[in-house]
Amino acid sequence: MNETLDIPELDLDPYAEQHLLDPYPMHARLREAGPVVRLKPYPGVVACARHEQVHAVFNDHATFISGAGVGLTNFDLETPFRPKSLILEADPPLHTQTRAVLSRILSPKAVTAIRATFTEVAEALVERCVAKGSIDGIHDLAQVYPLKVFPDAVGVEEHGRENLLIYGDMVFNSMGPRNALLARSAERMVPVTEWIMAHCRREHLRPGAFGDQIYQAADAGEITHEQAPLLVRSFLSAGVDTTINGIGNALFALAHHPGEYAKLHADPALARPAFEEALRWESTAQTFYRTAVRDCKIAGVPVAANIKVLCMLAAANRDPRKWPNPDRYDIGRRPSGHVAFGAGIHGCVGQAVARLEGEVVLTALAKRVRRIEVAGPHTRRLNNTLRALDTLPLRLIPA
Ligand code: OVV
Repeated sequence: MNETLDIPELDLDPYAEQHLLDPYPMHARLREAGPVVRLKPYPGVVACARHEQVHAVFNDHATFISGAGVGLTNFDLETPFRPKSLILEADPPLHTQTRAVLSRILSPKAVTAIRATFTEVAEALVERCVAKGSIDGIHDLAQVYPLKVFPDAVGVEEHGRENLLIYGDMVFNSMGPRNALLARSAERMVPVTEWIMAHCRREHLRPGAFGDQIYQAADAGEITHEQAPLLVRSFLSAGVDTTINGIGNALFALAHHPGEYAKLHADPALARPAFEEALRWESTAQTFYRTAVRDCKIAGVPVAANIKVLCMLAAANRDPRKWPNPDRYDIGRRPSGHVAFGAGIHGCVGQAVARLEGEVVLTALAKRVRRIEVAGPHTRRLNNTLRALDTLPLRLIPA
């Protein structure tokens, strides 16, 4: 019996440099090949690139589990590079418990409480960028902002924060194959692991901040004290490199679409939809996997137990079956239903904080900057999971 023979197979490696540099032609090929596609280099994988199937897989967490890892590696067969995340790489009932704690710490009420500070920092940073005139959109803005506000909110000291960049790069590379990108990340990680572990401990976290609130939940018996540092680790893993590139990609989108930026400048209240559309158009987390726990079907296509299901969020977010004119960056569209934050029970628990960061940075720009010009060629930082820029030369023309 070999039912997988029914599934179209493409001889394509999504992690090849060509596809990481420009994934969109590959996305189109995968979407058009069928609702479920096999990849010749990865026999244990099926890929879904259409919105309907990505959404369906994410919404059936009982069949498509996270506990065997949400990258290419099956944790039931290979040891993960770090102890498994208690939320990302967990299923109910464990996931239900840990999610409740993180969800409360990152609740709308908590986001309201940090809003004023996040806004002030964004305004001051944009002011400095405007004074410079010519900036690197990544190193002067997109990277500086989350690296200041988010560790502040978690309660991590200033010294050594650049370690979070190395760690984020490693975590997201680890979800792909063991290629040169992962090897390079792992090398850079050697002197960093200890710093990360230490900064997950209570004595290194500012009392009252998000990190400390995890320990308060342990004090209250909602989780154990052994679980607490690993949950703080989730903040440090998921909270920095993601928002950096979300903001970086939004700057890229706006710099390359002066008409859209003009609309934003004319009405800074469009900052939130402009950021949301950037998430759809250029999704920060390009892919996450699930693992089929049993023989099942996706779109009527048989998928065997233990198969890894590659969910291509970025491809789903440009699926012409879902979006009119999907390749157009249009801040006037309603991009709700995009899967840049995932969907279902594992949908990004920090998305309100991510949206706040994007909104206040774009609002500050919209008010202070009349035009954003591309001042030179950008460069990419290739990562197995993230859509990331390394440099983005920009000229800011003040209002
Ligand atoms: C969503 C996400 C990305 C990376 C790491 C984690 C979560 C984690 O929980 O460690």
